[in-house]
Amino acid sequence: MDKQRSRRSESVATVPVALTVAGSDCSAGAGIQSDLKTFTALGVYGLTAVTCIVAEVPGKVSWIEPVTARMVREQIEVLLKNFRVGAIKTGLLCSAEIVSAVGQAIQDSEKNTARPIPFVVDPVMIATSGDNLLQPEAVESYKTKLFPLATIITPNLDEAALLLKTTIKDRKQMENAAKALAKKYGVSILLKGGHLRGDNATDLLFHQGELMEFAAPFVRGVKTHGTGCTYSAAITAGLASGFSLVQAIERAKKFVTESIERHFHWKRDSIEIDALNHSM
Ligand code: PXL
Repeated sequence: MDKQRSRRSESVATVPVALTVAGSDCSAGAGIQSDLKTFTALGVYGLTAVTCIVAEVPGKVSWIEPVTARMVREQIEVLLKNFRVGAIKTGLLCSAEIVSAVGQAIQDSEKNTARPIPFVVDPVMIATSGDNLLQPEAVESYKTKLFPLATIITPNLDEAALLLKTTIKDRKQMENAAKALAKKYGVSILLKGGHLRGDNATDLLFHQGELMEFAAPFVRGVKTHGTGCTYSAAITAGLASGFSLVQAIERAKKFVTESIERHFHWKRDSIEIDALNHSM
């Protein structure tokens, strides 16, 4: 084999692989579409297990249809059997049945691997538009079937408030919520504070008994559909690439902030649409 070909096959063989288990957003700003764009931008080969199909545009969900739980499990199993997956994330899982199927597939895969695969759970429940994305009875399944398997859970303020049945309105309540969730589920928690609307978008990580802060200037005037998906996908890409959790979050925070700053914008008659720009 000549030198160039052998170098090429080497780089192909060693590219890190990450899997997203998530819904399809036909407008491509969130869900598996945002995850794949993020993986690609960060040099990771992305795999997908589709959980549901969402007909929507930013700000308006019009229809959601789940894939069968059996089909979700089959996609995950066939991928984990054949690829060396460096990290997994979940996005919208739609129903209690799918949450359980994902938990079962991850648990089964752990029987065949020396160490658990880093597992990022983004507990997607409500869209920024306020539309319910997750069936309410699925919240309990998350708590019992998925959170115990996670490396890190990345709720926003609304999701954390729902999980703890409380309200989170300031920095002190954020700290308490991050600690309470970490203690309750025995995992690291990244609580995303973007919705507090200060000058900075500040997130709190509670990890191995310590609290850390990740802040970036709040980018105003951009409708940020898909920010949460992009952030958790970027963390997953980092873990798949061998970064520590803290390094992966630092890089992901920078990536998501820059994707918002360089956003796309379209205007047609009275319809204006923004989209994150994932290209570096
Ligand atoms: O941003 C949350 C989200 C996640 N996944 C899918 C979505 C949405 C928001 O609408 O459609 C598939």
